[in-house]
Amino acid sequence: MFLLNSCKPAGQGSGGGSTLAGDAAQKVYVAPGTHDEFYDFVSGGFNGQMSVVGLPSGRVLRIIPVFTQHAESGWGYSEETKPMLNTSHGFVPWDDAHHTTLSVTNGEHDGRWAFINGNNTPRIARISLKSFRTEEIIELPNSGGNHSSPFVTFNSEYAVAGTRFSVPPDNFGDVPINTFKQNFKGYISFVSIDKTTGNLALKFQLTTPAISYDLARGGKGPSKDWIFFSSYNTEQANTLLEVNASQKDKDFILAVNWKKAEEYLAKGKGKKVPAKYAHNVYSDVTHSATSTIMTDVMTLDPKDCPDMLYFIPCPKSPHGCDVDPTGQYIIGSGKLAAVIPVFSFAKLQKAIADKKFDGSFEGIPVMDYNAVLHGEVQKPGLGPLHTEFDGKGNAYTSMFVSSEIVKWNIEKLTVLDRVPTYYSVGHLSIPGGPTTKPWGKYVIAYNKITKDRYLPTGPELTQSAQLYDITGEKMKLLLDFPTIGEPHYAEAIPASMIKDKTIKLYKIEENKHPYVAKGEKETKVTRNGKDVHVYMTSSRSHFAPDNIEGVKLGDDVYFHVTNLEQDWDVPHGFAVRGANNAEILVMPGETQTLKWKADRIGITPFYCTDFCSALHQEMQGYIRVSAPNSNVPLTWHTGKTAMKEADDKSQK
Ligand code: RUQ
Ligand code: CUA
Repeated sequence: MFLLNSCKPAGQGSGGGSTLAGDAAQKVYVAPGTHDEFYDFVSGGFNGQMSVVGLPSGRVLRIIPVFTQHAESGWGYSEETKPMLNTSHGFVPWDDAHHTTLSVTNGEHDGRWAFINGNNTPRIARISLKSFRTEEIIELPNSGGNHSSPFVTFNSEYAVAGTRFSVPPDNFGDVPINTFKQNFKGYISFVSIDKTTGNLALKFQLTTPAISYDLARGGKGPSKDWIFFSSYNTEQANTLLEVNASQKDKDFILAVNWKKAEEYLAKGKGKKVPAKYAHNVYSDVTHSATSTIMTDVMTLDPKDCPDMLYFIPCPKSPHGCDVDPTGQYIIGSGKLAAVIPVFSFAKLQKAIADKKFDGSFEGIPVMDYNAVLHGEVQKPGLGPLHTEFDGKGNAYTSMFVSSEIVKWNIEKLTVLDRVPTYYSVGHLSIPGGPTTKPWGKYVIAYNKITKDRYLPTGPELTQSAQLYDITGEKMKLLLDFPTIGEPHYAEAIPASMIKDKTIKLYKIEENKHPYVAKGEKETKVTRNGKDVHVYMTSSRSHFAPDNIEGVKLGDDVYFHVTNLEQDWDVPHGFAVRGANNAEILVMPGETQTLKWKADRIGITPFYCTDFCSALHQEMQGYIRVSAPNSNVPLTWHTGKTAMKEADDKSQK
């Protein structure tokens, strides 16, 4: 077995890769004031977020917080967004997010939503491509390591989620780890996506054998009713997997006929079982999230559902499992394999009809390898991981160990070109690469290691991406750019499909937040026991109210800040000294809440944190905290007109 650590491509020393195309700079130069051609939605890996990068420039445009609290916007800190990070385990403020998936209609990008998986505490998130915000997160029970996720089916009917770590069902109770084979299961979740709203629902789970489901891809065209999952640890080891899960020559690709699964469900073959998981939804109207704990899930046992699942043998510990744009070919990238196998969907159908099986695995038929094989790419390189497509009959596979991208012809299985990556490429992405209609033009390598490529920054170095031109026969390196977090999968889409639909502000008259103040006249301060609610507004350049008195030591003060601006790109921030809840950043027309504990007697300032106008530095105020037994009345004002709770007509 070869070394699993990466090695530099031959001839590549420090500073290697300066073999740039002569016109490289011109090809990636986006002149000041002009826009990039593509949006690239890049997973942040262990930072739990998604970043938006412009291509070809590589400029970072935005970080979209998903599974991790984000100090820049107050995501997961404000009272409104905290429920988005709720799970059956309670509040989980950080996760690991791997695979961006864009919604498709007829297998083509439709520019509506992005999805991404929470790997550690299994979840799927939906992000609106209008607001560039996370709108929904659904947790997945009976799972561990939600890795083969959230890949979508042909019309985004489902986003799937196969468990990477098989576990006993959630309600199984206490069992020894070494009863893996008897008691563990590999659940595969089908999360439905509402065609109009995008809303997610956990429709059903397949209780499949306990192996590790690694990655997945939906079928297309002829294979559109199917979805394919790579797997490893078909040895079913539960310790020292490094060795014990690499014993067999071939693992499996699991082919799932999800239309059949729907038929079985309709026939009543499903079984509802208790399960606890959170379903969190953010509303642009109330500017608030709700979290609901669900209590059961529908399951389908393959034993009751013949002709729904088939295993395709695949050498060796496959990682990526990718379907070409025609939907005819399924490519398994075996991390430890010396070849890249290409399977034919037509052959799979025929072999199923002819019962060309090579035994079975826990009751699921295993196909005869040669009966479903279109062919193997010989000597592609070392450590194939992921494959993308240009729509011209070519595939591009990342080689982690030999640090290169290899271009090959799908029909002929011939290697056409190879270029080094710097270094240890994981994912690849071609704009539209996983769809029926790749946009082509570039392949982007997302690398794990960047030693010597950038200025050193202590023990932790940036991860990075590299942009290659694929318009010609040979791939040409154009640009290196650092990424935010660890880039796993990314998808790029033409900017023209999204940019004119972007939300510029929230209409103040549509704001249904329970603590909104739609104008300065509606601002007030109310007390309910120890809770003080401040209905506050912000506009250039003052808060209303900006003086508050009558708060007492030990009170919980909720600053509900409504940004009254109705102008694009004019957020106001809000920070109050000692808030152990960070700050908030409020978009035009939106209301967000910062909770603050009055923990000492005295005067505390608050201010706007976003430089919003020439008088931004004047955008400030004070809150006075008195002793618990003081009789300072609750009052508030901006300028001269002071208000008292007793005068406030809006209170009963
Ligand atoms: S997977 S490096 Cu990144 Cu989640 Cu293949
Ligand atoms: Cu508002 Cu600065």
